[in-house]
Amino acid sequence: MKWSISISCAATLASAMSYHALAASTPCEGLSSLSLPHATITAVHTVAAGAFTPPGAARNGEGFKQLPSFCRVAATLRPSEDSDIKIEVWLPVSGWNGKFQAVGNGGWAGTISYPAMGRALERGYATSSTDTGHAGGSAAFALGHPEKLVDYAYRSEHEMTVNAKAIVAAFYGREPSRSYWNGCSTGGRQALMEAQRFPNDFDGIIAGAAANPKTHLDAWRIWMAQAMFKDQASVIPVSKFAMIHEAVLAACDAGDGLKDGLIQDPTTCHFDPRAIECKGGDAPTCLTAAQVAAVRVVMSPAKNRKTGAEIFPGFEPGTELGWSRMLSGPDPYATAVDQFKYVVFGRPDWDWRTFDLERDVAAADAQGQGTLSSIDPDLSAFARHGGKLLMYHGWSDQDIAPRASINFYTRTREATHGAPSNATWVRLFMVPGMGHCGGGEGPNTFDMMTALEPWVEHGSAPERIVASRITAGKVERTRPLCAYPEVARYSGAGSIDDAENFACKTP
Ligand SMILES: [Ca+2]
Repeated sequence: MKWSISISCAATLASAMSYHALAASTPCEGLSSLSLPHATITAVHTVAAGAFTPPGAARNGEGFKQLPSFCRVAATLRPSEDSDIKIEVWLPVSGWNGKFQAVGNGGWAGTISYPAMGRALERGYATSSTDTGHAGGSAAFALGHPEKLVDYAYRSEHEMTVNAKAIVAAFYGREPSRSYWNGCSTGGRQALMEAQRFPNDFDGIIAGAAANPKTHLDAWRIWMAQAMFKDQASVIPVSKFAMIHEAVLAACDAGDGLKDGLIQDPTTCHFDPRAIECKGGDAPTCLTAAQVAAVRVVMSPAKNRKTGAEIFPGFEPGTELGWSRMLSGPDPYATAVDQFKYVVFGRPDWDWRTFDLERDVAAADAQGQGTLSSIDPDLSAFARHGGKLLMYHGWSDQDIAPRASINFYTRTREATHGAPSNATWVRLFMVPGMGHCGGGEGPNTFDMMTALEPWVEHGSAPERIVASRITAGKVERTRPLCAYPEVARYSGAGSIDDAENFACKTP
């Protein structure tokens, strides 16, 4: 395999040198002798255009065939004695746009985000990704490994960034002119963590559908599933989700001023599932009383029953078609169960049926709120650095309740004092009808990097971002995404599938 051959080729090169000493660029294979803090370069290789194949027998190279030639660097980082962080850095051999784009992860990570790296590379960025410090997609790595949990929580991303920038500088003979973070889900949580803890790492940060605060997110997921699965009467068959969705649309689609199959602003939709409660016996077209109660839980925030404080917001009306992701049973979402099994209680045999919202959220917060969650909304150091934070979240997110992003955005605007005016450095774009980081029934194709770069590089803040609905390669509908709290409103004339006929307005 080419990748392993390259290691032996690289090993024959001259003795180690420090990147600080480099005044000029270094050939790809020469990077193997770069000396970096906490880091060992394990492989370097020039990949020919279209020749990349990601590791793993089940995968093929589809999706990577269009990549240009690049220098592929792999390194292992050990900032703690128990750390084993894998990173890759990809450097375009020609056509580098002078910038660095780090890409984020999903779930409990444990894999390098090759597809996202490919998208960045294709557009001329030097790019990097980390496996977040362990292999495999569950949280089992955290059992008895507190340092590995810190690596997952934030240290792997920061260490990757420091080392990747050094590798970029060594290869090209100059620092990247700008550095960007681009992530969704866990990548969104990593984005907020970077802005909070390492405000000088990035000039521009994209935080999509942030899995944050992580401890509360996972508690909400189990609380919601518990309400549905702990007794058989509450279980809603997946076959009823579409029926509930149709009832929600019937109640709320036109309420936003335009009947278009989408709920522009679900905060104005007050759907009562009793409207579809069975009059007689259970039937596919209606909900039993116990199922009505379960829908109410799913569409409500998780709150502390003693204090009334919100723990995490609930699913929005319009999300129902995506409920099968987390609510198809018979157990709650494994990602959330892992949090309590491996991180909070350290008991692989932990039974979610014993979950108690108030007690176990307190335990989760004691364990990981300050580590796993980005909870400090004061990002003034990032703002003073000149950083721009572009957040987005699908209103039909079926994985992370979208108001979590609104909550963070609102708290950040309130908490950030002594910094540049909020409007000049942080914006949030809610995406009607979009699911978790994509999918759903709404326009879900957009380009956040193209919105972010003029903001960072020329101070031109994004006011509206055009999103497209593309089916079988054909653009069926375009709509503007608006800077929260603004909402897209139809002008009343022209096609409802053309963004030009919509304006962003304060509700
Ligand atoms: Ca509508």
